[in-house]
Amino acid sequence: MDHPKDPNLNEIHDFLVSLAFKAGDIINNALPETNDTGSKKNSADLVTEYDRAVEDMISTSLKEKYPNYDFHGEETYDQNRPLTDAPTFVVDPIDGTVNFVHGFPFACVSLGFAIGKIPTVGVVYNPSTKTLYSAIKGQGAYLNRETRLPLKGSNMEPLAGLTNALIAIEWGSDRSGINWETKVRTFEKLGQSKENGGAMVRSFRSLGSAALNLCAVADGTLDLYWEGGCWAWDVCAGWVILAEAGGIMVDGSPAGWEPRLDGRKYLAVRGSPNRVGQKELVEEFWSYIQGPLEY
Ligand code: LIP
Repeated sequence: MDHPKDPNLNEIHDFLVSLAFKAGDIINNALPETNDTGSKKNSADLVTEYDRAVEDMISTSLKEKYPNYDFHGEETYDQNRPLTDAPTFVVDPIDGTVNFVHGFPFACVSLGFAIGKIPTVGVVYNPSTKTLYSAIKGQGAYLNRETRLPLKGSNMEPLAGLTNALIAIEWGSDRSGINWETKVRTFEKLGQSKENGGAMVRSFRSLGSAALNLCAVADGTLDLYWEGGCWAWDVCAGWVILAEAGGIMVDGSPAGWEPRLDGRKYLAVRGSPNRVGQKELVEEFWSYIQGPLEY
């Protein structure tokens, strides 16, 4: 049995991949309904019987194989038991639940493993497109276990500022208050023309899943992803994949060069040859944020 102080990361990776495929079968055979879906906080914050069934299958399997490690999952989260430094599986059974109930093919299972709150193993699987992203800290990131990320490899173009950037953002499920104001004003400023004081970014995309947004930044098809409001289980797996593909994660608020896994606000930037332009792009992005994000 794995000792808590000496995890076998390759074995954990392979086991998580096998669980991701099992979860994918449940997701692909599901018949979710767009109406009548259980909502947590409001009509944009959904949970289905399938989210619970997938998490149940994953947590049961992990507890059986790795009884020494903690489990931190979206559907069984207890605010009295926050994430700790112990080796922990950090799991979102269905990330992109709104997509899932609408049949929009960008929902995934997100399986992370963190040690000392540092994302260490990550597996993200989108069963609609049969796309698997995975990484182990120090061992690179892969698409479908064979194509090394980023996709363009050494031919990847250097980052060249916000005007050339394709950026992932999400509306989230909180639709009022300070964070909502900050997000909406920032989206406006980023998109606005230069003559009107904006950054005139190339465009925005919302995949509807934090994990898949991070994987798209990791593979280099998106340049940045800015998020406020999601949780450790939304980002843990994608974070490892991003970092192993040469990307960086910083805080979603200015000056936070050392973001916390459970900090709930994040800015991800793709890799760039010799890291050219990465830090500059972070600073440029932060300079357009129009207020605080409070979590
Ligand atoms: C969702 C995220 C999405 C974020 C939402 C929500 P869920 O996760 O991945 O990107 O904006 O607030 O947290 O609820 O589908 O697992």
